[in-house]
Amino acid sequence: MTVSTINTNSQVPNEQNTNQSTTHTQNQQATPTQNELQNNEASRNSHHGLQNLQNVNSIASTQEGDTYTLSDLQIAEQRQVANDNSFDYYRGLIEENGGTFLESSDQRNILGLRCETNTTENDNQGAYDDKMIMLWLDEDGKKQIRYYESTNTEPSARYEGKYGVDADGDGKKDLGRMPVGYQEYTVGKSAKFGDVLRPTSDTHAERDTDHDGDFDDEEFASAGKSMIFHPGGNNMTGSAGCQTLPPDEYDTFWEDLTQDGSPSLVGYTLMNTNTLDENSD
Ligand SMILES: [Ca+2]
Ligand SMILES: [Ca+2]
Ligand SMILES: [Ca+2]
Repeated sequence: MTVSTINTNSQVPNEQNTNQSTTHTQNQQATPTQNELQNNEASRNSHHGLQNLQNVNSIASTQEGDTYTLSDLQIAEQRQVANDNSFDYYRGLIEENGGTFLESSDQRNILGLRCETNTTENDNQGAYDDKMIMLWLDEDGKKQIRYYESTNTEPSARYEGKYGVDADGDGKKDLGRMPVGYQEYTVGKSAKFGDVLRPTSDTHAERDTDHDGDFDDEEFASAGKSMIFHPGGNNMTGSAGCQTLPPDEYDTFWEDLTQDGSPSLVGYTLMNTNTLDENSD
């Protein structure tokens, strides 16, 4: 395993500079420009059903399809029990996967369920095939949970050679992705993307040094604080390593995140839900 120490100052996205046409020698950004996102957008056939999440969730759900006639109160109580069971289940996943569950009502917890995806998926445009779940305890101590069906946690080959760092010293930039585990974020603003979440510490990113699109190279290099959460495109994930959601989904995500005011801290725990072997045909 090669661990490269990079000057982190050069990793921070140069978001104020929208004319990045000349000096790319140290361009390690994980944040493509808004124009890049818009270039490939067309009308979107999207349905953010939660079926997959509900499948994942079934272990924590109460039985449905009962033929009994329930009062509204009973239904509400059942939903609350299901909600709380789901909350406890996902909190358990956070804590079992290296995460810290933040309990204050002004903090949020995000669990990322990554389906490992080759960077060349969807003609190099990436795929929103990962899931996220947001958990928090509100001011009354009530368990709150929200689901996001279409999210992305990996870079796409669209940015191959343009973004990343040269982790193995062969002269070619290597795309990076967030490793599984835990990282904390705070709310920020981006000139390119608007509302974003920024990591509070450097990301020790996995690197695709053999450029086959898979992150099984056992190579790492810092991405500094460049791997943020930001909106992607509709038909492209728009990620060179950032966590992205389609614009509409991102709006919902942000509304949920800030519905009680801007959170003081956001914990993000990422886990893989498949292996590369399972992912290949
Ligand atoms: Ca994926
Ligand atoms: Ca390289
Ligand atoms: Ca690789």
